[in-house]
Amino acid sequence: CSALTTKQERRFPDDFLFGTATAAYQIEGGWNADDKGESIWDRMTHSNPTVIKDLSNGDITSDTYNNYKRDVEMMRELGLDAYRFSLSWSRILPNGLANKVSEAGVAFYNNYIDEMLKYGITPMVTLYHWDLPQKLQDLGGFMSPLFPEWYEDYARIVFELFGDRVKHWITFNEPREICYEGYDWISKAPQVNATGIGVYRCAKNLVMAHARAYHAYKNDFAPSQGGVCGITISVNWFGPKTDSEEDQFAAELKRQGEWGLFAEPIFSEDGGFPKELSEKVAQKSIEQGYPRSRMPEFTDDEKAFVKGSADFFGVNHYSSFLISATEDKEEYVVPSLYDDVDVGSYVPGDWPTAASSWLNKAPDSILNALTHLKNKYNSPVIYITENGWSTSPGDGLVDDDRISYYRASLESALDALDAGVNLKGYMAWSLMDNFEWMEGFTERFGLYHVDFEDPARTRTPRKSAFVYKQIIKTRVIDHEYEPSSMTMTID
Ligand code: PNW
Repeated sequence: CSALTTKQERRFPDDFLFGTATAAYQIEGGWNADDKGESIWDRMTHSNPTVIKDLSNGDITSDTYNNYKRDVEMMRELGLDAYRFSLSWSRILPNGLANKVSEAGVAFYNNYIDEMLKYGITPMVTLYHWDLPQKLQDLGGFMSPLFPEWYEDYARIVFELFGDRVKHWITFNEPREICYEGYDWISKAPQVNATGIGVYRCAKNLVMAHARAYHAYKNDFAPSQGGVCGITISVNWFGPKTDSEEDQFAAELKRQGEWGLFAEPIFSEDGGFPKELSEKVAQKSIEQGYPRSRMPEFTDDEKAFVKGSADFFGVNHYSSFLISATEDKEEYVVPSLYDDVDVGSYVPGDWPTAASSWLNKAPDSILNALTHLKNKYNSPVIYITENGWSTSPGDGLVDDDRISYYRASLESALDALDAGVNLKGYMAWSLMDNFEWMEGFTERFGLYHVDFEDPARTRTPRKSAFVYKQIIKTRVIDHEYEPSSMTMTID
């Protein structure tokens, strides 16, 4: 009898949310449409264009501001359950502060959301995906002790405006990229370069701002609107290079520095910053001659306020790295997060690499990351809010490497479901090609190709779009599936 039974097909649950993700500055364009205010990305790319690899910017990019109906048509072609996108703060509040709301900005998002809802697509909205109003940066941005207040004001306006229709809220996208890359270093706007200081100051203000928005939502909006509010953190997998105790501890320190800084205050039992890393930073700070730790602390009241302030854990997952206490290390000359963590990072040569240097295809990548979160943080509800693969601009529409990455990721997500992870959805990055930050248009993540030479910004499905569509429709990963043509329809 067993010879006759085929291996049971593993299915995604019917209520599992399949979607794609994008971000405002990367797709919208319309950088100064109507009364939109300037953001830190507008300022940086205009005043210092050479920081972007191909000297480009997001002024027009995929021009979703004028193409949103086509975007929703693509969502329907793919058969998406959900769509994750972000709001541009300075499109809604041109000054950043809550004294003036832009009617045109609000109308744009109302149209976009209503168009999705018309076709049964669930909007999942990120309040902040890196495009801070420049006026707030002029006042210190995430370094200012006033930041949590500005952010709560903005969040309340957004919940009030869109919360009747939006039931999935994400406060911040990727605190590490905001705080480390933008404030400690120069690899994202606003390039503050306050190395060894900026990341920790920003982390505390960001986490406090998140908690204020969460409590505002739970107290004053959720009772009538009935939605959920979480945060998205980039959780790549960092495992030990060997089984040695030293490497295991090194991997733990690395996880604390990469995402524990932001996850621990919100999701852990104890609250506050991760213990081993805080101790290390405190000790190093004194050795370096600082009068106190470069990492601030949370008071007991602050800890209690932040702890548990998320209905779900949004995970952006792309890659894995093997961490060593002694090998593969770099020299650091100034205090920095990397110097504080002080471990080596290694990627085996047989893990395929994408067009982005940091993006690799590793075995069990999602399974490892999600089971770790499950065990560490008492089985939170998890959404994978980004996962995807980059190719080069000339690579065309047949993207077999991307397909192989998506299939492997989704197999790993099924393994995580089998392991009891409370995983509720998966958003592919990205619906379409877009402005890839410092890399400009030199790296492409889209299921749809966008022609950036064409004023109409024509979108064309890649082969991966057909494969993803088939997975969403059947809830099964068929590794043999080949699209019969490259003509897309709405089913
Ligand atoms: C994400 N890493 O950033 C962002 O949320 C997107 O806006 C971006 O376009 C996308 O990934 C692709 O880059 C990441 O080092 C930046 O693993 C760095 C990493 C992961 C995600």
